[in-house]
Amino acid sequence: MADMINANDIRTKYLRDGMLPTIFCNGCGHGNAIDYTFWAIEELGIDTKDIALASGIGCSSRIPGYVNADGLHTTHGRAIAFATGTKAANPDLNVIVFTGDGDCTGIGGNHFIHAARRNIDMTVILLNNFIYGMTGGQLAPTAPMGSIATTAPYGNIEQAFNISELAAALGAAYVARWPVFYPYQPIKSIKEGLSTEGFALIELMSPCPTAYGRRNKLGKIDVLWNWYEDNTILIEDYKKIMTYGTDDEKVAVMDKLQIGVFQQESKKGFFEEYWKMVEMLMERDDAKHKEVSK
Ligand SMILES: Cc1ncc(C[n+]2csc(CCOP(=O)(O)OP(=O)(O)O)c2C)c(N)n1
Ligand code: SF4
Repeated sequence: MADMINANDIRTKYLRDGMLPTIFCNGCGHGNAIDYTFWAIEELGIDTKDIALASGIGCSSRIPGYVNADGLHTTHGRAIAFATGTKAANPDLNVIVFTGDGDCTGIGGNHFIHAARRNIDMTVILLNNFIYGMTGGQLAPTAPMGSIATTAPYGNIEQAFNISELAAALGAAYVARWPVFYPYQPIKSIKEGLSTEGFALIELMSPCPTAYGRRNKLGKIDVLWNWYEDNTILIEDYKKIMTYGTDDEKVAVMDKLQIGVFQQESKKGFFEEYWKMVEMLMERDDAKHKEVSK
């Protein structure tokens, strides 16, 4: 029987030793996301030489530095742009973006929207903690209404950005959202994302006890995790209640964040069309060249 790989082997194989310890606070969910990605890569049998990582700026964007694979730690909000260039330069690479909700949907929102719309081939692992963690707790566009942040001391009065629903509406090939306290589903979704042609978004709800939790009476990790449990609902259960439930049941789930797989479509990624066009133009130029040199 082949040797079973365990959690320690996984960490030894994929973590970049010299970069440890990580900057993550106790109870931060970002470490779970690293672990899940390692398991997904291992279970798919992808060689790390065939992986390129990209990230912007933020606690979540530090992740590529901790991984034994080539990576780009770029400028705030621009990870997807760098990832697009990487994929264009080497179509054989599995391009993975690690980004935060601030990085990806605040400053980088337009890159995100258009990459999803164009179905650009990459897997985006977006760590949504409702806050700008690294810079001490400014309000992110994903913060639920009423959230307290340094820039919203009396409570957030804005509607939250629903990232997964937006990506699905834009036609991204694969979209899933899971809280990090479910270990199995995120691994499965990262595997599905990596196996999908086109744009894959895996939104992981990742607790930030330091910058979000403390201000919102969710500083204790068990309280924070219970909040996720109480405020999320599986997409299938939500649909069932909205179709067959009583009015009271509908009201009870209306504001919950749906979790699960929002979209899984088999469709051409941007670069398949792009390379087809490049080939067509090269053949045309070749034919023209032969014509001229006759
Ligand atoms: C152009 C620019 N604007 C602002 C900043 C400051 N900045 C650095 S990280 C960050 C927020 C990161 O938040 P998020 O992406 O949600 O990641 P988290 O730290 O929560 O994981 C900000 C505003 C910057 N580095 N560059
Ligand atoms: S500030 Fe928040 S996001 Fe940053 S490492 Fe600490 S817990 Fe994680």
